[in-house]
Amino acid sequence: MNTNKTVSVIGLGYIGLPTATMFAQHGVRVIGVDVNQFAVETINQGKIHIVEPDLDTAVHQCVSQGTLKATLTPEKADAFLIAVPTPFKGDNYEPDLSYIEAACKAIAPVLEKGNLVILESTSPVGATEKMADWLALARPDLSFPQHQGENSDIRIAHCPERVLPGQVMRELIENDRIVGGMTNKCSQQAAQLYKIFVKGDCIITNSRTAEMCKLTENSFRDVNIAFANELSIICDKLNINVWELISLANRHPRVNILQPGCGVGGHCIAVDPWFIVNKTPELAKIIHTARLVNDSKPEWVIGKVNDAVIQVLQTTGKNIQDIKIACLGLAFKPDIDDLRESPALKITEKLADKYPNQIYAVEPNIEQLPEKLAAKNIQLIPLKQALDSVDVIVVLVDHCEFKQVNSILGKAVVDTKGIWSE
Ligand code: SAJ
Repeated sequence: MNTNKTVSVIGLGYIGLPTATMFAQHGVRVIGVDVNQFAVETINQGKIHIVEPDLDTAVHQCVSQGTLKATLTPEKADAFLIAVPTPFKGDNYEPDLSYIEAACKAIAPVLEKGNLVILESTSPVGATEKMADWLALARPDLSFPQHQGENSDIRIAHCPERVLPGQVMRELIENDRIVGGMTNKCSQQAAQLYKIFVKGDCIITNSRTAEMCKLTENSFRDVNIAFANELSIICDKLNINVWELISLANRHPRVNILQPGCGVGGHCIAVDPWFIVNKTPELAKIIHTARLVNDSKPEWVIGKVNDAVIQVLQTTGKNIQDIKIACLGLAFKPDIDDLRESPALKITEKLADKYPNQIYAVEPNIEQLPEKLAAKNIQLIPLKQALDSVDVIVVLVDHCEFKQVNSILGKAVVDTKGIWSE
């Protein structure tokens, strides 16, 4: 029998809100907590403040039925899930755990014997142990050693989220979960909680392995993409079509190379490997190099745009300031509207610094340019206008609209996604 009648989710963002909604859809009473008043008010109106397919109807249904509510202040619950950001501290790559610490302080006054506290945020190794200490320190009713071991009065586990933005509602149900308890009892209780809606396996380990597992998954992808990006630069030099090359190599039953692009963006793959590098700098050599390779790809792309501009100058006799450049795609990956940590956005901004008033952006998934791009006189234009009127086309993201284009004759093209390659 499941004892989790009430679940509280701390942090109602891209992971917390869908997870809260999942529990609410499966008969659990859910209290969502967030420091953002706008988010709380929006959710309580049955609406959402983020973009994720199928989430809006699910939230609307749960709020209307009274199974999900949002609040600024934590309340008592049987289980608490912490899904807050873990960004970097300042400009170095040290993880900032202050949001986790703040969440611990916020829930400590309402914690009761038998409660379960799960950290879902992607975290460096050791963060769950730190969380246990922060919870203990913040609980006035508890002397320090009582929070540890099988006799602890609350259970603590790390269960990292691993869903793909854009497919969260499906992956939350289908994906296997790694459940890393501080003790075996903690793991068992946490696995039982997820089994309320997870159809995948809930696999039990310890908290440090669970932390490292999440970082390993994203580092694996980062290293693989870095390999593809390095290949793309080598192939460009050797006059080989890298997309054909990768598709041929992937015909081997034990080869699976990912795709090159204009760089790696988002808040996960470009961030999480640094948590390993920061912890063991002298040991994490491949992981570190992959980060540097992927982070340097935008500069290489800008170099290719400069080459294309020179080519247009030579073939048309135009003045450099008359050359128009269209950047296709600003999002951090295809068919989403999320521009955060996007290499495409950074490339577009840098090109606008070098070619003022000459940069046009095409991004079918947004209606308005972010303030800082508009301030650089970049114009958001429809795809057709770009194809008709500019001299250089730079494909930065493989949005489905761009893949449907069948004629780019007469344009200089820098295609970082190989969508128009033969
Ligand atoms: N990218 C490439 N080439 C590829 C695939 C991706 O250049 O072949 C680029 C994308 O364009 C994007 C970046 O990598 O800029 C990251 O995109 P992604 O689709 O690989 O991953 P995210 O960041 O949206 O989500 C990842 C997922 N992790 C893995 O697939 C191992 C997701 O399951 C995690 O839950 C998520 O990180 C997270 O929250 O950590």
